[in-house]
Amino acid sequence: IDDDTPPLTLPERSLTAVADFIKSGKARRIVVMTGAGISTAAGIPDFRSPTTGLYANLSALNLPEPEAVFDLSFFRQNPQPFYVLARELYPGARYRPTVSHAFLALLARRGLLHMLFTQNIDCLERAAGVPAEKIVEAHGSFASQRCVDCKGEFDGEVMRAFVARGEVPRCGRVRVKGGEDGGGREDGEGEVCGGLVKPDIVFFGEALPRAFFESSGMTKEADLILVMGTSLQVHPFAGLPNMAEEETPRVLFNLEQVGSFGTRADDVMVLGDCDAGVRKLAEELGWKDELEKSWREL
Ligand code: CNA
Repeated sequence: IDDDTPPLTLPERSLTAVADFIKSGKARRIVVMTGAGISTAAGIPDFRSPTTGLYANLSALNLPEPEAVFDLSFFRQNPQPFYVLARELYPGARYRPTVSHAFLALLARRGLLHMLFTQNIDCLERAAGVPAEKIVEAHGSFASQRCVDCKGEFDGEVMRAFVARGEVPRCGRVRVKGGEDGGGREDGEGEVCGGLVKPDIVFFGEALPRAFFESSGMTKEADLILVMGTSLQVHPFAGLPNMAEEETPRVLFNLEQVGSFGTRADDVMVLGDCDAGVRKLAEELGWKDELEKSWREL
């Protein structure tokens, strides 16, 4: 975009203008889209950062290509690499939410968060206190799991123990001989399913959860869009920021320019560490102390 083109909604393309827009009460419905970059400060590597990303470090697992770790047919042949990763990312006491997560919870507490679309599977948004009904986990989560063959659900505590031991869980359901019941029964005679168990996180080629498609229209209702820590390379998620109305300001907090950012009159790019960008915004909003306090207390 030509820098001389005036913005449609903001007086100028700056973080100060974004803060004033929020303070004026005009941004009552903020829609946020996040990715792995908001969790790197927590110690969870992202995928695509050149030297520190997971893909760069997966070579030890002997994968044909890094994406194979989230490929269903590869998983069926060799689930071990996925479980190495699962152990690393599994939600629990290991990782603490970042300042960016705390900021999202603050937006929710102030009644400004219309919806948070996250690609992350680390559940740190919930850990930070963002209410579950304000989160769309677009790529699923580790909250539930099922057998890839019979689709039977698998117990969460048993799953946690398997992941902690670095073992691959298998379905213990008993299929009734000759029965139609693919879901299996655990009381009758028959054979144990034995299928691989996989968390309900979205692998390549799998459909996104229904909630994603049911809620993606909320992007059009937004007064303000915040995109944080994502390379916007994975579709259909990557298309979300483009669904916003043309006059809706879009703010990018990311190390690098991504997607179509910079092509619209009201795009504001805050390039650099997203925690630093968010702290700056909080300062402009007069929320700095509340942000730091709520983050420290997490
Ligand atoms: P990605 O493709 O790895 O991109 C991350 C983006 O964040 C890149 O553009 C980085 O430049 C940027 N970035 C990294 N660190 C920071 C930082 N501190 N401040 C600002 N920007 C930063 O990750 P995406 O989320 O875009 O890719 C989608 C995949 C990654 C999803 O399917 C996720 O499930 C998956 N993933 C999730 C996690 C997690 O749950 N924490 C971790 C790794 C991968």
